Amino acid sequence: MKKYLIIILIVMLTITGCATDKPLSTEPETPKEVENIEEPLDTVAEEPIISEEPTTGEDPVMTEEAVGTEAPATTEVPATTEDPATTEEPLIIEEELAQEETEELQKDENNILKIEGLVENQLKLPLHELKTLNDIIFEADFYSLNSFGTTGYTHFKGVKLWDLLEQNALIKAEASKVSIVAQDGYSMEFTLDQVKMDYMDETNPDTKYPMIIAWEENGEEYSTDEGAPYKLVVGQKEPGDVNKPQWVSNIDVIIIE
Ligand SMILES: Nc1nc2c(c(=O)[nH]1)N[C@H]1C(S)=C(S)[C@@H](COP(=O)(O)O)O[C@H]1N2
Ligand SMILES: [Mo]
Repeated sequence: MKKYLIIILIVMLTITGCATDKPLSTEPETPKEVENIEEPLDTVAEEPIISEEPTTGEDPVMTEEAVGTEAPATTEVPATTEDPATTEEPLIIEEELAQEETEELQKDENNILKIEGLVENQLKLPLHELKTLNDIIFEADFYSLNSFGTTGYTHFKGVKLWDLLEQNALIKAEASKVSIVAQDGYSMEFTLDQVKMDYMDETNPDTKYPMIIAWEENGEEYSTDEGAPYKLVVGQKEPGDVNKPQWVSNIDVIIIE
């Protein structure tokens, strides 16, 4: 029995001895773990560098033909990784050129004031032609009152809308309303009487203002970069009339119905 007790004691001592060693062994273990973390980090960091070098290095050298011959020669995996990298750049340049062209076309298109619907002359007037209509050009400081009581004066230059419809578009007798539609979808609808009438300024009651299509605000022409360079400007019907929301920026088309 004593022998067994001694054996048990020895076994227990060696176990506890090992157990006390364990905390010691954890100290070197933690640095190992850190090393283990660093290793995959190193490989992760290296991989993109390796893959970037060949694609960026190849791009200027590679022609479209080279891509065509290389792609089938390599295995499927490099082919799929190389193809987008090498074919994308020429495509991007083409897309950018196409983008610039469409932007230029858009700017030219923006320049054209369109009048459609119940008129004898459907008009597509470029800005430079509109500017030649001296008889109907009007400019003044327009007073504005906004929904929250904000007021201000803005100098606008443009053409009188009613005169443009009557003299240039030759509005038809059966026409009854005019819609001013902006490129962002904002629109205002007026009866013919509302287009014809004179408006006022509550702070300057003696002056009369026609409804105008302006291309110039505070001495500066609108840029075609920011859309169609036309704004419908209208004064007040009576004192307190909230007129600013009726101003339609970036007019796309004027529709007569
Ligand atoms: N195309 C377009 N015109 C618009 C609007 C709009 O959202 N889109 N908002 C209107 C409103 S509610 C107001 S108050 C005035 C604001 O003019 P501002 O942008 O010159 O301040 O524009 C008006 N014209
Ligand atoms: Mo507004």
